[in-house]
Amino acid sequence: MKHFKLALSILLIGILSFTSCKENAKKEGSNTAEIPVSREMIAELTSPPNVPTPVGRRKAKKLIVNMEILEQEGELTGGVKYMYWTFGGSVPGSFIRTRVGDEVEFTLSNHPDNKLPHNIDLHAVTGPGGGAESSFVAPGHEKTFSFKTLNPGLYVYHCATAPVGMHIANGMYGLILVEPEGGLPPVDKEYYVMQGDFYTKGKNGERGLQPFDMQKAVDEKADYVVFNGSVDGLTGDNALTAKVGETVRLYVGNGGPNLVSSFHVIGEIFDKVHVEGGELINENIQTTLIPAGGASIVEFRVDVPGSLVLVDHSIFRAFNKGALGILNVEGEEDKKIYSGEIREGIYLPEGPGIQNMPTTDEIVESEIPAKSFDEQMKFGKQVYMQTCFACHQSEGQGIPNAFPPLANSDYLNADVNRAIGVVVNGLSGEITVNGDTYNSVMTKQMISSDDVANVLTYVYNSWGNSKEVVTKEMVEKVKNQ
Ligand code: HEC
Ligand SMILES: [Cu+2]
Repeated sequence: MKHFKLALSILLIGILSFTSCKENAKKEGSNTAEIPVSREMIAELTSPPNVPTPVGRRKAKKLIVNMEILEQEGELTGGVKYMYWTFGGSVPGSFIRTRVGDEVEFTLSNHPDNKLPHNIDLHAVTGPGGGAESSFVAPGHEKTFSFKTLNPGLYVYHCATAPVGMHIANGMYGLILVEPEGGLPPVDKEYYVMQGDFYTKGKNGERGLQPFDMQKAVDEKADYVVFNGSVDGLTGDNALTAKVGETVRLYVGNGGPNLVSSFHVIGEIFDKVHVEGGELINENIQTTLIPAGGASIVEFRVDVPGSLVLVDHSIFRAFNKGALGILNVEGEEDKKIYSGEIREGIYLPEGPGIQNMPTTDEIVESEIPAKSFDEQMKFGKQVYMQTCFACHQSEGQGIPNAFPPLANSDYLNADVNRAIGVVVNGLSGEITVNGDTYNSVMTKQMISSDDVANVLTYVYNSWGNSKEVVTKEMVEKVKNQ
């Protein structure tokens, strides 16, 4: 009897809370359409990684958004050009920040120099095609339509002109944020990051203007997977920054067209994730899934200095196709949270006779040796793109605090035999390159003497290095020392 009563009361509480939840949701849903708008305001639009000013406590307004479509050439990675189609001149397109109840008057203009008609489908719109039908616009024309933001959340927008996949693959996507009444809680830093996959006629790293490859796109065989439109979209000068102790909020979208992102930040745990960009908040998350055409808001406090690495944890995309970004955190160390390396020892399970870096099978000598300097450069570049690129990056720029630069490297240029030794024997321990210290491990590279000669010749004759020519004989000499 006692048990029965208990069960009954639990059931009752359950029913009560369920109905009240439902009521709330309904109230909100119908109410947002009724929120009155006061006055007009021109929307601030920003290009990535920046976001416009938070809405804070402002009242709902008639918000004027003027978006211009530009078809323009840009760089996917060093020397690889691509004709991007953009909303507002950037990939992803301009960030739009609204609040629930805003009446957005959206004008889409298609620049007269453009070649194609376009339109926009905003996932924040309740209405046919998310605005696509009303916004279809030819070059040299503009279209205006308006919609009310009914549901708070982070939404993707994209072009929906046929062939839709091609317009998205060329960079036509971005994010629109609808903040709840009273705005999102304030944080110290906010950034805009969006993943996209690219399909080029040439393979990854092949230079020149690369046309879009429809067949690869259909087969979902991406040559590049990147954040913010290019391999360097979030590294080097484009890296994000924060100070120890700050709270960071990332608005992360995935334009696709094809691939789902396993979004992860190496060296952080998301304190909060607004799952799929909606109202549900999950806590203490390592990796969050962001579907193509979806978004997520992640928040974390940065506690220790260093470089956090944003990746798609489908990890070959990060290290081989470009889906890698950096958030540089400056400030004081906190040894309680992270000690750094405490000690390093040599681990020799099979006795002190084995002191080399791990090796795999024997090295296969290449069949056709290079016959000229130009051939050395050509073969060397191929080796570079296959073996060195993942760590030292496309332009030899390296990754701060992780992989030293080969571009303009004083370490490299000081001693050619030492550089040959690095490639054939590997390298570990502290080194200084261009004033920065690195203390990491590069394993012995399993490539033939010809390939070592070619790749180093390529490196020495690129990116401002000393133009040394390395021969097979020089490599053999170092090997036999
Ligand atoms: C898996 C990552 C990785 C790969 C692949 C790799 N390196 Fe390195 N490389 C490193 C790291 C890490 C260091 C620094 C090692 C240290 O701190 O002692 C380094 C150092 C070097 C240096 C000396 C420092 C400098 O910047 O001048 C040279 C030269 C170099 N690498 C060349 C190459 C070449 C050429 C290839 C391709 C054949 C290659 N590396 C492939 C990770 C890599
Ligand atoms: Cu388009």
